[in-house]
Parts: sequence; structure tokens; C-alpha cells
Amino acid sequence: MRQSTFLAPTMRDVPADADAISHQLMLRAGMMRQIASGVYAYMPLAKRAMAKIETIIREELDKIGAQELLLPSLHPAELWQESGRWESMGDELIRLKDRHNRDFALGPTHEEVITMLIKDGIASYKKLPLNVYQIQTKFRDERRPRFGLLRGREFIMKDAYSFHDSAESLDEMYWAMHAAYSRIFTRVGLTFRPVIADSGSMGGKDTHEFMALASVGEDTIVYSDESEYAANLEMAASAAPPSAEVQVYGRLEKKETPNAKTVDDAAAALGLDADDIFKALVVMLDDELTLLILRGNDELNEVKALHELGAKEMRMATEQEVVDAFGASPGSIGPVGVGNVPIYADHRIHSMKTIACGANETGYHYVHVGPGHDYTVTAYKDLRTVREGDPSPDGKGTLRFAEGIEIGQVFKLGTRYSESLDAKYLDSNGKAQPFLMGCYGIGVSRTIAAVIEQHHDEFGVVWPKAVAPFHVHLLALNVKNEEQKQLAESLYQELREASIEVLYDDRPERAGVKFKDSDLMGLPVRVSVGKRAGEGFVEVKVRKTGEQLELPAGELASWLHQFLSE
Ligand code: 9G3
Repeated sequence: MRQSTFLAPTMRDVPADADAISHQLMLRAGMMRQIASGVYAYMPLAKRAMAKIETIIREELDKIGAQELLLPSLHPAELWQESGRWESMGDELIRLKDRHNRDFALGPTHEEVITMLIKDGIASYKKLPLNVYQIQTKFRDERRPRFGLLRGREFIMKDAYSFHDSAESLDEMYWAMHAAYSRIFTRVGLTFRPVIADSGSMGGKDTHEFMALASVGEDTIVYSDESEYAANLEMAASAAPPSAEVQVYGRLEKKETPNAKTVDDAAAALGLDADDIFKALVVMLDDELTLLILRGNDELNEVKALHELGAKEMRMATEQEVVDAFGASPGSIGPVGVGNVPIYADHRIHSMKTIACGANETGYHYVHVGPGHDYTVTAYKDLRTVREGDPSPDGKGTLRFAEGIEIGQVFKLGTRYSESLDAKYLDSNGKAQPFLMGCYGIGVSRTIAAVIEQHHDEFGVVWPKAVAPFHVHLLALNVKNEEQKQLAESLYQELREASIEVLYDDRPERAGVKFKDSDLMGLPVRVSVGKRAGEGFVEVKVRKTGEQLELPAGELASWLHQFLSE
């Protein structure tokens, strides 16, 4: 491709509203242009990189027997009404009317569409398991689009859906996709970790998110420094601390803690450390009033607590509900003498010898409470948000935090959609059964941005070879010099005939401009035809390492083949 005709409008200055480095570089390198908030045009440089990412995805999914198809973006409202998501998805679901005034949605994901399609297409268990995927534009009306392709309102996703007649079959596919994702992201050149995640509104139980490590990432991942354990912060667990010998109990004393609203207030009034006072939280757990107690410095992790307590929903009790149930205000609640209110205690309380807590009398706390002795615990659970340095739940190493970009997710959906859409198959006894389903997503456009977040330097992008828009940047440093121009032109032809992808900077620009643009675009290797063209020598520079060497033009093609195959 000749750069004199190539559409890549580079920019010198950094656009003001581009707050992620990938967003800045994609704009400056002429890889994308914003059309509206969260809506982008992929210019040729980005389109070429995305095509390579898609090729890697197709190769790995076709290898495990997945079949590519393409579903519509225009979804009739009826489908989403049948699954109940027409209402529940709120303003993020883009809705529109056609010329006949019929309601449609612009597809944010395709569980409804694919389930209806398979329902009418698959009758027998003999056709299972089935895994279909598409690479297609998704629409989600994000309230605050930001960071360029990292959080857009229109983006490219690979979404796959699998259909099974048994939990074993679904489990097998789940892990086959999990492994395929690891191969995909490794080939793309990303540093990533699969982490245990929360299935949220998708129902089902198992789900892993694939996180590309990057400081701009909006998700916090937690991982062990000595094992494979990794989870997102919502789900991360830690090992229970060793139990302490509780000597002191049955001697609790009531102390005045006037106007104590928080653990810190009580700590100040009692001259104790906040961590040695209970944080007592009254919650409605599936509508049952429940008391959760944690050490004062810990935070309740509501997502993990729901999983640990096997509940569907949890909300904090209102002040009135607290006063009605305990006869005291929320700042003076504790587990002592609460009758038959269920009490779940965070497992970090095991390490306490004595504790203070609200006395269930407004303005009073108990001290010298015997943990687990002066009150009855229904069960100890891991309810708290973990902290760096906590012991890993698998007993190996300690937990570390990192920021990540979610680039993929695999879900076991179960029958959540096949039941709500009545999608059944006939099992081997001829009985109609709802399909078991899995779904699997990769943010394709987001992956481009993740690659740039992980592969750039002060001069610009540093493309990994596997997804670089071109392999070689060929620069004719002075197109007015016949020798240089001739050699550059002949090399351009020769390399393309050797099926090497070349972006040829044949523009009548100064060498300095060409070098700057070349560093900004970040192709893996630059070949400069300059002063030594007369002697038949060219200069080669490896973008990633900065390594430079001079080569006779005749050896260039073989050197490049070697370099590109490494
Ligand atoms: C919606 C809107 C936004 C959404 C969804 C639905 C996220 C929605 C979760 C998924 C689950 C998986 C298949 C590929 C992998 C991810 N945001 N999700 O369902 F209507 Cl507006 O998309 N889908």
C-alpha cells in the first residue's frame, strides 16, 4: 500500500477528551475517528488489525467445531418481551420503531435471537452439542461512553452460544471455549488472566472473565502471587485466618457511646481500635431480616455474600426496620441478645479473642464480648471484600490487586433462556427437554484498544507481529533522489511479491516527518532507503527493541521472512 494514497490522517497533538493512551494513539495514528459519543469509524489501519484478530478468533473457534453464522442487529421487540428483558434492560437497550410503527431493539447481545433460531431448527438431541458464533456489531447505550473503543455504544463482539442435553456436555464446552480463549489472547499478544466472575443478571453459576492487564482497566482483579487463583474483586475470596483462643467471655460490660453512628465513632468513644468492634449490618436477605457481622475495618462484599449465603437478593434494612426489630438505632446494633434473628459472621472474626459491639440500646456498646460465645452464630462465611496481602483462598501465596480490561467472558447459562423462550429438544426417550446453554463473548474492537494499552511507548504504538496492520514500513527518505526512489520502488514490488505486507511511505515529506509517523503507527519493522541506496544498502529498525542494522537490499526479503516467522 502506498502511503501517498493511504487513508491514515495522523495528528501531532493529543485530542483533549482522549483520556486513555489507546484512545489518544488511535486518533493520532489515524486509526479511528469519532462520529458521535461512543460511536467510531475504524479507518484502514484499525480495520486491518481487527481483521487479523478476527482471523485468529475464527481459526481457534473453528478448531473446536464452532460454526460461524451472522444474526441480525434488528430484533423484533416480541423476542425481548418474551425473555422479559424488553423492560428490565432499561435505557441501555436501544429501541426504535420501523415505518409500520412496530417496536424493535438494536441488538446488544443475542441470547434471545439465537435461542429462537435454534428452537425452530433443532428438534433432536442427536444434533447436540451445538456451538455457533458470530462476529457482529453490538449496540448498548452506555450512559458515559469513555476511553474510545474500551467503552463504546456501538462495538464489534464475537459472541458464541452453545446448546447441550447434559450438564457434562455444557461443562466440556465451557472449558473448551475457556482454553480456546487462552490460545486466542496468547496469539494476539496480550498479557491476560481468566478470573472467577459473577454471572449477575445472566443467571447460571459458572462464569470467568478474561482480563487484559492494563492500568486504564476499570475492573480490579485479585490474584495470588503463588498460584493460579484469580477472581474479580466482586468475587475474590481469602483463606480464613487461624482461630484465636477465646478466653474472655460472660463478662461483657455496657459502656456509653453517645451518638455513635459508625464503628469509628464507637471506637473513639471506647478508646478501642475500629477493627476490634463489630460492624453489624442489618439486611433483608430474600426478605428475611438478617444480621451480618464483620470486623470493623472490613467492608461487606454484597455480590460475594449473595453467593456465600445462597440468596437471590439482599438490601440494607431501613432505619425503621432496624428500630422495629432491635429497639435501637443502626449505630448501636450487635449480635448479643437478638433472639432468633439469623446471624452470619465473617470468617475473619475467628481471629478475635474479644470484641466490642452495639448493645442493641441506642447510645450503648458492650465491651469484653466473647466472639462466638456471648451470642450464637448461624454460620461463619467469607463476606468481606478482600484486601491486598490477604492469604489466597487456596492456601498458596497472598493476594495482589491489578487493573484489568474485560476482553472476554464465558458463561454457563443453564436453561435461563431456553425456558423463558420455551426452546426444547426431544431427548433419547422422546421427551421434550429445555436446552442447556452456554454463551461466550470476546470484545473484538475492545481487544484492539487493549493491545495498544499493553503495547506502546512514548513514540506511539508498538504492534505485536500477529495483529500488526502491515508487517513492514518501507520509507523512501528522499523521493527527489532518483537512486533512493528507484531502490525503494523495486523493494516495494519485491516484498509484496514475497507476500510481505508493506506500507510504503512514498510521500514527498522530510525524513523526520516519516520517522515520527512511522514510530507513531508502530509497525513491527521499518526499512529506510536513504543515503546508502547508491551502494545498495538499506537500514532496518525493529520497532519493539530499537535494534538497527544495515543490510544489502538483496538480503532484505529473507531477513524479513526470518524476522516475521520468529
Ligand atoms: C442488554 C443490554 C446490555 C447487556 C445485556 C443485555 C451485557 C447483556 C450480558 C451479556 C452476556 C453474554 C453473549 C456474549 C457474551 C456475554 N450487557 N449483557 O445480556 F439488553 Cl442493553 O451480553 N452475551
